[in-house]
Amino acid sequence: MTEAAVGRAEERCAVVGIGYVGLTLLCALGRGGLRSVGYDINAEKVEKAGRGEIPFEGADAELEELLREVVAKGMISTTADPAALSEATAVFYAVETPVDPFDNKPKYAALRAALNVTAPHLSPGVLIVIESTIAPGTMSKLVLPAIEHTRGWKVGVDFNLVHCPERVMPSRLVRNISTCDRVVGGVTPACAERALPIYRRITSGKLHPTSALAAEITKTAENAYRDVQIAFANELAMICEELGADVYEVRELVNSSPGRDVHLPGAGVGGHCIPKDPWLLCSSVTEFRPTLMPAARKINDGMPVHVAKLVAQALEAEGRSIPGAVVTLLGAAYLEDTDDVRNAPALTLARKLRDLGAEVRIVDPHVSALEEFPVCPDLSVAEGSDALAVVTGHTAFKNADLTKLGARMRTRILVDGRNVFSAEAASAAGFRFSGVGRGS
Ligand code: SAJ
Repeated sequence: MTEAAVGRAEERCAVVGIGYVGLTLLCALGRGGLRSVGYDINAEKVEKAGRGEIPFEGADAELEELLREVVAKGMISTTADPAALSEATAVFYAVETPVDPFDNKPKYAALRAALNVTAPHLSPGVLIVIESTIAPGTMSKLVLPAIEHTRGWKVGVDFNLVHCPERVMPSRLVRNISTCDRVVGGVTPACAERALPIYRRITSGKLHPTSALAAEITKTAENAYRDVQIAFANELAMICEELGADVYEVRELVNSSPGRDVHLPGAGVGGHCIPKDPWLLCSSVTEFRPTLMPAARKINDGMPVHVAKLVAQALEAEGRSIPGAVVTLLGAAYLEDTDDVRNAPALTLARKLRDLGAEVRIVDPHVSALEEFPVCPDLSVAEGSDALAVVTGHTAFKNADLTKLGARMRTRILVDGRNVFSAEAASAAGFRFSGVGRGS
């Protein structure tokens, strides 16, 4: 096999950006026997990670253990000095690529800065891999020219360039990077070939060499697809509410038909990927105007507001209005059993209820604050509440004693945004019960 295919015996890697994607990748490279350095502009992150400590929220125990292991073995180090990248034969970029909340267009300030600061230090022959999720066309329009113009290099001759989009997930960081298939998109076929031996060292999943453009479309499409699937479930939930059916029962019945996979309706769609990636995909076309993906975004972004409406309707039925009511949200995190609050639906709901005049309290055993809202670790804060609204399906909530909880409330209203409680159990505990997709 050519050197490109077998990889270099003396491969030395570098990761630019040691957030949860970059640090997970750095540790996986170290565990794969590839001596690697993590570079970041944040000196505190560099210092903490270099000591074997996770420098951010949202990691899992597996990553904590793996980081300590690869640091102790001297397989990885960290630095805030970009000059250290000159030693690397392969450099991976894992910096944030958010979208502007106002126009949903990609914001590449971090990616441009990372390329501008590091490109002058890269050595000829280096393999450059962009792991950040980017809009289709970004490799050809932004990344390639940034490298070629800065260094006067030619891709495929002086350096190799690949887009291998990350597929990690908070609470499953190490598991995903170790087992997920990877799409290895080369600006040229030889570029993709050059990257395969490295990825073979970090995942047992299949490697799919392709073009950089196909890789950009694949990653944004896989999340846009999930967003549309969730939006379908949410729209079905609204229909079931009006018709008086239980969407979770209907979902199971639909999914008994071969090839169906109705997802879970709920209080909204948060996280760092799903709300953003459909916009990255849609922003890449200017002639064709996508309609389905923006519509799905609108449906999913509307779910926290729908939960607020369910709360208002329940309060009214109990003779209370929202102004002056005390509403306790169960859950701040965007995803069950995690402490991750990025784009959390709970924040949208809390602000909506507050703007309607309610006093909002939030309970979450995994989260200590949600922007301007304090978060309490246990359900005692529900004392004196008029309504409980389930926003996150934490396991801890599933075991709550509704009778005890209800006894301490001023009004017993339960609005379930995550199918955590049964209508029967809630009614037996004296609650007025409603929920997303839970037709009365
Ligand atoms: N959600 C629903 N209904 C569903 C599934 C999710 O309402 O049926 C909500 C969740 O409550 C959450 C949001 O959507 O608020 C996102 O949930 P998620 O399970 O998609 O988790 P994420 O955001 O961490 O998604 C990531 C993505 N991974 C990457 O982008 C690399 C996604 O592609 C994966 O499918 C997902 O992890 C996963 O489940 O692995």
